[in-house]
Amino acid sequence: MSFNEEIRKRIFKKACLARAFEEEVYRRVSEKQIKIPVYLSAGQEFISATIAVFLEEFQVDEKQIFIQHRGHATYLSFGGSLTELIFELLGDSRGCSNGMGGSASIQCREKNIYGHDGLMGSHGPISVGMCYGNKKFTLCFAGDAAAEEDYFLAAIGWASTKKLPIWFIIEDNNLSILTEKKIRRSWEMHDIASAFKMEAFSVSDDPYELWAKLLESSIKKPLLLNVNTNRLFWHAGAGVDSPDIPDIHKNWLTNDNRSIFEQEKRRVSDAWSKCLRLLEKK
Ligand SMILES: Cc1ncc(C[n+]2csc(CCOP(=O)(O)OP(=O)(O)O)c2C)c(N)n1
Ligand SMILES: [Mg+2]
Repeated sequence: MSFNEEIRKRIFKKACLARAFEEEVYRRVSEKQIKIPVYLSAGQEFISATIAVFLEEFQVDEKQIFIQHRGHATYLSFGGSLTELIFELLGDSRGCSNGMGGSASIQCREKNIYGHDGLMGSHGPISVGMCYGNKKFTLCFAGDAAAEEDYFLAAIGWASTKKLPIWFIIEDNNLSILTEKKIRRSWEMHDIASAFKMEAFSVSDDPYELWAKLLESSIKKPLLLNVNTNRLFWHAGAGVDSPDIPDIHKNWLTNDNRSIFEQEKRRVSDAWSKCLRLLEKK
């Protein structure tokens, strides 16, 4: 299936929802309405939006998804409930992790989205173990720092040896909190995965480029995609590390898809108001 207008719109709608959500959370953190640490995925939203639409398009309905701490966009793109995510950030028991997981440990049982436990990269071996056990198609999203943990690398090796149907999606924003990749290591994840003899690519988070690489891949085989992306906000909380980090997706928000973005912003804002009204009634 080539990248047509209908697919483009669906990807952009998911990305707009995620961006609208993060902007709303940013505002509410700044106003101290949200008091827990939040990990915002603004700037990185096209990765999960594109992969989610790709798998919908090819009707890969049965899948298990392991997400990392910066997972709002992934959770929303794969169909996690917006209302339950809001309740979670407000610490309410109606939240997707009963209000006890916070931003970093969000989950959705109905969609097989498994939340993160906080130990960077721990979901690497867990996802591989689950895939090894049930042989179901598995997605494991991880940051560039989480993926370099020793146990994560060993898990990739096992997935390759056993030819498991698992895709590792590395959201490479070049940062571990504030430490750049070049200070931490002299190698790249896709080279390591290739050395493990599995399919591996380095790719930008441009949906067109990403889609083309996905078309070259098979859901029956292990794959590692190192996706180069930008984290627009602080590691945790609401703020900007550096004005030099570009928002390369800004044009589609302000020009082409403005009406979709405005619509998703209204949807997010209405959902927050509804959740707050329900909280008041409690
Ligand atoms: C094993 C372990 N070491 C250190 C930490 C502290 N820590 C939390 S997030 C983080 C950086 C994560 O970077 P990355 O995986 O690239 O994800 P990003 O935040 O960039 O999305 C660190 C060092 C931790 N949670 N677990
Ligand atoms: Mg990172």
